[in-house]
Amino acid sequence: MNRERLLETLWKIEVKNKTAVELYQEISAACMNEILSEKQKIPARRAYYFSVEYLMGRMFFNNLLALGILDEAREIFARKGFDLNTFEDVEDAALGNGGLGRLAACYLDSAANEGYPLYGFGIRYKYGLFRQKFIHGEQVEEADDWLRTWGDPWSVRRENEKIEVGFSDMVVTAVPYDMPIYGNSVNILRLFQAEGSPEAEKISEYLYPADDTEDGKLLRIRQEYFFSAAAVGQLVRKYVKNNGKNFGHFPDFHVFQLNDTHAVFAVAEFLRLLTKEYHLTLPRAVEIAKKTFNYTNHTILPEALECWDVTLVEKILPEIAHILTRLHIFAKREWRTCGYQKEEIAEMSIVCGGKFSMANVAVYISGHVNGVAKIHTKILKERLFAAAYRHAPEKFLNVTNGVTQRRWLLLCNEELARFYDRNLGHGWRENFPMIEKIDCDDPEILEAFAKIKETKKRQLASYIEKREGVKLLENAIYIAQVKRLHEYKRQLMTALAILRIYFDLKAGRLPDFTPTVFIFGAKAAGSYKRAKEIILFLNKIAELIASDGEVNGKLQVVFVQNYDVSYAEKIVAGSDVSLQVSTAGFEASGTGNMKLMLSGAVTVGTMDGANIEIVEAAGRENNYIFGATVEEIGELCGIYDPVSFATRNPRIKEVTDTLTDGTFEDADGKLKDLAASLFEETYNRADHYYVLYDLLPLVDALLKVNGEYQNRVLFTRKQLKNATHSAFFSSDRAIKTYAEKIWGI
Ligand code: 26Q
Repeated sequence: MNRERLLETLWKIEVKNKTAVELYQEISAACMNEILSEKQKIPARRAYYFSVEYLMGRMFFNNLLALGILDEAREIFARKGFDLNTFEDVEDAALGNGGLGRLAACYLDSAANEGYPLYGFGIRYKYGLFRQKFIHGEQVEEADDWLRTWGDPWSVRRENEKIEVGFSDMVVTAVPYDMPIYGNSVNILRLFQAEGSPEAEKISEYLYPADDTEDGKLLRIRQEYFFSAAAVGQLVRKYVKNNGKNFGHFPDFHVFQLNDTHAVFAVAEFLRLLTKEYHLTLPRAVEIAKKTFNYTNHTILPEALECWDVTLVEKILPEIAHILTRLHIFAKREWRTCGYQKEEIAEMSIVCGGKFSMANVAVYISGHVNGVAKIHTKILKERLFAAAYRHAPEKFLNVTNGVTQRRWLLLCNEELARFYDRNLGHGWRENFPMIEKIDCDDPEILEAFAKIKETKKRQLASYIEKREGVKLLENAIYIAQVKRLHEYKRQLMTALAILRIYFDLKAGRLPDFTPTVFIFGAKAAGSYKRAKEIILFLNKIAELIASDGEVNGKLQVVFVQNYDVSYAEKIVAGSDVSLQVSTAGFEASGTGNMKLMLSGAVTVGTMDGANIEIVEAAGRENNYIFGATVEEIGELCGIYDPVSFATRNPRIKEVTDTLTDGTFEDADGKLKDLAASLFEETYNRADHYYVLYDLLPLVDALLKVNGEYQNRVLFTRKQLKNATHSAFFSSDRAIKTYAEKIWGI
């Protein structure tokens, strides 16, 4: 990359009479020119990441940072009278819905930065994750037409690298769009767009189309097969062109990482190609696949473990159904020969109850299977994949997630980055663990850090005021719970805890209460009714408190609309406290917890996912751990009765009563349904996620924070301890682990 030449090009860009969109296109194009002119090193072996989601967020600032020209570019255009921050209006590339998609984006960033050849494959959805608005407190979804206004100057359409993907009823053209990922190596995220007919185009129209109907399920299967087959097809073809049909060396050049089960059809397509088109035997093809594929599991929720009806797959992909059925028989024979028990074979079976278990395909074929935090990997070994683990323990490993400090510190908290520069020099930027050298007991350092937090909080407050029209309380504690809306993440528990504090404040039981703002951000999946009810409940609580003159100077709730990567960048930098309160055993890892930690938020959390490792790194005494552990939850199973539990605890009953006693208007019974989820058996047992069980311990933890916050030195020290002990949670560390332990690149 020729930096001088690029800066010169930027200097020459005329600003006058141009719209922001034109300038955005022009500046981006100039950078892309430089990026694409970079000579590609041709590595012997590459890793390929298969993911149905990539939550890239805004590319502009990130790419300029990676090119090392962000500050100069700001300066150049400022002199020309144009503020680059105008591009904060550019839509996020939101081709994902949560942790798994953002993790993929962080890993691409880190791999490029560390110089690892990691290439991503996915789908170029026409519409990203919906835009969220609240109307009368309820979530309303709007299509995210992300390409409409600003276009996509960071991708290149590769017309001559199209590939056809065949279904029994249609042939679809997969057109690659390549997004270069710039760093010490220039890697590529290749997203396929489906073309050829209106029916074909539907395949890459929406992310996670509703799959509650047969047509919906078929569309999901088509999506998964579409991008998996396009990717595998291209790689296999290219291999044959360069190396001939001796597939024995395929794994020398390729290693595949399946980001959860959404691309497991890649396994079937690989076996189909090798056996049908290149006439290898199935055993030989399986042998090669076993050296090529790896699988990361991201969730143990039964409803999220993909199983597809054999008949549905047969309908549109008969050869794929056939090969998976053959694989099922083949694997079973192998297990029997090796002396597996009958029950074990049933547990690991590829076909079960007329469905293909995509996770079982992945575990069988993968050389490595990993979980995303220590406790999660333990659960995979002991519960989800116990039989497979017993027979092949060497296959399983943990790679605790990480986040890129370039976006989640350098970009979103420049002030903190400069603070590290001042105290450590610039070395930490290349050697992140150096930040641990900061002296957390030095009063001047503490003071400087506290000032930065204040600045970031003010910036956050003014951003929220602009976006939501809500003025945040000043001199308050900012507590953030930002993540997908899900029952296991227990936003409902936080809602009830806030009501508890509200009642206690009103009753004068909390005389020394420090003003507190609860900031929520979350989207509920379109078809997830109960999640939407929780959003409504929180918005009603926000309204109740805001209109109550007795408490509205002390307590505030704001649920921001359309929480996305760019919103997250503001919230993680400007929060004091990170709420991570999932039911122990359910949150595989969490990565928002890490982002908030990087900016020095203390965690109020359960011993779940990566929270455990966070407090291990930053000190339990510097965080606020509460609630039932995995073991305790296990012991409660079958004994816990939320009805009698609440009856015995008036402090619980008083707040759950608000769901049904008319405190809030509820003509359509939405809040009543939330009460039902706690006290009655619905699609889960009553209070399946132990919301009431952990409620009062959460309130206690929040009140402990509230008290300790007043000791500014003590609390700031806790925050700084968290910030400076966050380096382990860098995705640079995580990607190195993948590269060394799994990929061998
Ligand atoms: C499965 C079947 C049918 C329909 C949808 C799905 C489905 C879709 C998306 C299942 C799972 C997902 C996404 C999961 C996800 O984002 N998991 C999160 O991954 C993060 C990165 O590892 C972890 O930090 C989070 O703990 C985990 O929840």
